[in-house]
Amino acid sequence: MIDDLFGEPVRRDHEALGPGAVLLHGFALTEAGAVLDAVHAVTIEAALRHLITPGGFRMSVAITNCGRLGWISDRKGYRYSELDPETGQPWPALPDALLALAQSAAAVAGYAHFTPDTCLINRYVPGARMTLHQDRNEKDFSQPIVSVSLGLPAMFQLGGMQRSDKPLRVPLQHGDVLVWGGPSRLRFHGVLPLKAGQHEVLGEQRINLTFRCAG
Ligand code: MD3
Ligand code: FE
Repeated sequence: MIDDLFGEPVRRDHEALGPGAVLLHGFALTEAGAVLDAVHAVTIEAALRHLITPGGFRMSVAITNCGRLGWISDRKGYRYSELDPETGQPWPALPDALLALAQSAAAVAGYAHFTPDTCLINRYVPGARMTLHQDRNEKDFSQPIVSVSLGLPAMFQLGGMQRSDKPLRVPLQHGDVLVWGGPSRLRFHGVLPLKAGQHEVLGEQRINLTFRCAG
């Protein structure tokens, strides 16, 4: 174990969070620079924006997408679209550095042929949160979801199959990668309001990448 500048031990172990769900501590750390460069390039073409939920609320998390499809929300509902509604253009292509990271994480977790067609980019600033929900806008629930955490730490909530199931709290650090497949694919989950802080690379924000087979 190597300690970082702040004396926190850097974990590189794999933690099972349930059937089909695994947390790969620090899995994205070595590639984090290239990954953040690719994310920055995507946000120049397709800006981060605050969407409106079907219920009429402005999401505290700012989002954009890359890949063939992109996740969007408005008064009409949550769905995937081939076009960015802001520009009317296709979403930027999924950068090689992002695809390679998602595929290698999926392979380590036992999913050998993961070919995501979308990457949702979520940006949290202090106070931003995501309430408990299920990811069910995708066509094929047999495919896993891979998620990458970068920047400020967050407290993730992992619930069960019922909204009322008491969620487990899982701290997520810069470089952590989660793979959700099998029976865990439809578990409720969320993110508690981001705490203020300064990350040595990303400053006052957290970026989460979510790779999915949507279409
Ligand atoms: C557990 N994003 O965009 S990623 C989302 O940190 C979303 O931004 C969170 O939930 C974030 O929909 C969490 C981790 C994650 C993603 C998908 C899951 C956890 C999951 C699907 C099933 C169970
Ligand atoms: Fe989700």
